[in-house]
Amino acid sequence: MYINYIIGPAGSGKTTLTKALQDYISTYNQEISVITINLDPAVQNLPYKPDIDIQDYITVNEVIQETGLGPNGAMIAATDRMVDYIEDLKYEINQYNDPEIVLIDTPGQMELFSFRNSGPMIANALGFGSIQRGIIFCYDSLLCGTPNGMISTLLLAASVQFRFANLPQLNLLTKKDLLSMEKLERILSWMENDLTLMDAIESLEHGVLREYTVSLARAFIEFGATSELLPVSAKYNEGVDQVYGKLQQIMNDDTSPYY
Ligand SMILES: Nc1nc2c(ncn2[C@@H]2O[C@H](COP(=O)(O)OP(=O)(O)OP(=O)(O)O)[C@@H](O)[C@H]2O)c(=O)[nH]1
Ligand SMILES: [Mg+2]
Repeated sequence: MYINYIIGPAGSGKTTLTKALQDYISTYNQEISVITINLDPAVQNLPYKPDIDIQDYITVNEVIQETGLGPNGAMIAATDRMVDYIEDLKYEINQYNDPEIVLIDTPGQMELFSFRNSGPMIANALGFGSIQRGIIFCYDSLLCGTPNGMISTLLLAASVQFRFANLPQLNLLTKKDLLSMEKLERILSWMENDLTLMDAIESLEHGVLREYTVSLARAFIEFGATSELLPVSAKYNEGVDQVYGKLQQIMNDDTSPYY
């Protein structure tokens, strides 16, 4: 079993990707069993029907009604309380007779899921025995068009990697259909070639921000965090096959933290 946590900034395309991947795998690889889990206690409408849904146990609206908290406080409380249902989630996963791939759609407020204790606790508790775990991190095309936006997203991705104790992390550039070919190639080149990223920072950023961005970029390059980005459009099913190919590669060899 390979459990994938799909994580990324709000609106980066996690839910759409969860649906596209499930559709792709179940259509073209029928010998592989795949299930989806929704771990977002606040989502109202999902484009897919999750096989397992945290909202069967807890929703933000219930927490608001029970506690009188506002939406933000209730989201924090609901995310923290998800750990109370770990045994139920495990039990439900077991009902699916050892699925090969489990896709977990995580909440938009990634700082709650990733930076509080609940996300890493759930990831540890669900990954026992020979179960493999990994992260699919969504870099939103709309946020990565400038070197500064790219470095900001890299900071988030690196924090997630740090919090989830170096699980293998597959980095995707989502919503590629929103970029011109020229812009797409430019963004990909920043991650493939350190000098290109540095050149872009030098020419596109200014003043203190430029100095700051250069320092951060250097740290990422040294750390090896500027790994390949796989472009995908979940909306138009472009590149989803390659994402699946990478998942298979990780399943067969999960010794490297970068893909
Ligand atoms: N053009 C385009 N739009 C996309 C793509 N993927 C997602 N979107 C749109 O981006 C918006 C957010 O998509 P979601 O899949 O809900 O993103 P999310 O990361 O799950 O959002 P939260 O859970 O709220 O953080 C929706 O309007 C989607 O239709 C894509 O590949 N291309
Ligand atoms: Mg979502």
